[in-house]
Amino acid sequence: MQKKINFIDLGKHPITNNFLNFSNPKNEFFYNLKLIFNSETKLVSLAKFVSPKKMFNEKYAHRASASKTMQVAYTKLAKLIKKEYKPESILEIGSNDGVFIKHFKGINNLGVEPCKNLALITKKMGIKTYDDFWTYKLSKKIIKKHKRFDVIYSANTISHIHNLDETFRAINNSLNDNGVFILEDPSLFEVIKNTSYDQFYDEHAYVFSITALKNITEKLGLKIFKIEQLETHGGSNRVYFKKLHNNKIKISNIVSRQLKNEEKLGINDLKIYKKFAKNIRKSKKNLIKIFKQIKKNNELIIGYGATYKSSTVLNYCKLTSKYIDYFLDTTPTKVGKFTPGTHIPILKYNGIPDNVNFAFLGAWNFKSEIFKKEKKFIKRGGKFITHVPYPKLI
Ligand code: DWN
Repeated sequence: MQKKINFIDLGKHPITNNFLNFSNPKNEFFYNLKLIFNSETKLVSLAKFVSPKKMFNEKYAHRASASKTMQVAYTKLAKLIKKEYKPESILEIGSNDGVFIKHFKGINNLGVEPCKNLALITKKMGIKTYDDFWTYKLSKKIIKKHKRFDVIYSANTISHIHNLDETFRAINNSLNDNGVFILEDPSLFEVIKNTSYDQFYDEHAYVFSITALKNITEKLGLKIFKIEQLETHGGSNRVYFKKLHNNKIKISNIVSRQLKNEEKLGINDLKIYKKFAKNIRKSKKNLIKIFKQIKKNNELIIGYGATYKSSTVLNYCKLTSKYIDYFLDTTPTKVGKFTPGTHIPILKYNGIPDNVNFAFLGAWNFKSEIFKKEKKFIKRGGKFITHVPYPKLI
């Protein structure tokens, strides 16, 4: 019997994309962020979803091409896909600002992107883009016009879509018989190991394990045949699927190995989620301690990268402008605004100012890229504050 078990309540949270024009907004929307474990499918999700139209609209701020790390990763992947699968057609679900799909000009390439401001960017690049939510109805409309696809790719998007049954059915329906569907999303295994609970927020309705993905997709006619474990976004899985009834599928050993690793960690069992909850509470206590200690000495603390993720940490730990003086970010659509819920000003990144000795790593997932860039800050004794894998100064 399907049983959904609540294992932690992270309190009230705002829409992470709601970067504010004022530090004292009226009627800011908050919802209750609770996490649940489904004992049948082993899926971990938010207990209650936020309306997609509230999150994904023409004001969407995140640009997938904002980090060098991701630009390089997508260029490399596009090359690999061309070499391995030689696709004549490719569809990307959640094409954002085109950082991936732009590599497939010259073949039948198509984007689906519900945020109209982002869809406009790819349309201007000459890429046919449907500015709509991915549904079965849309998939039918697309295949009628463009036929089925050799490759369907979706990074950091499927975990954002609430109705997974419909999503995977629509994908299966849009794939050629020998086609490949590639999904990339943060890994639950890594999230539990690193107590990176900030991977849960309004947009991230799910954080997937391979176990849950297998349980859900096989019923819908898709079979996992390969997995790549990536460092991107703090530890992600790139999961390759083919149609279940495709008798040419060769399944890589890594699939059963990863399923075993997840079983060993206890991903099938409520016990691990109770431990995860305990670690989250401990992380909060210790992170606040670090902030309080630094602020005792009247030091400035800035935030580095006003990520959507960091919204979970800031709101859960109540790290307002009392603790973080301002954020620095390279994304023009965030600059001049205030962080949702905690109302911390976001300033344009122009290097870390000399009077700053402490920077909270909102973009901890790009630690290597940031440390390379901030050699001067590190050399003069500047310290980064992080909560992953546990609260500490680096
Ligand atoms: O899934 C999602 C991921 C992929 O992107 C979405 N739901 C929303 C968004 O989440 P995020 O904001 O947590 O993603 P990032 O990519 O970790 O955001 C990085 C932020 O940090 C950007 O605003 C850019 C900024 N940044 C910076 O200011 N200096 C990043 C780097 C590397 C830098 O050097």
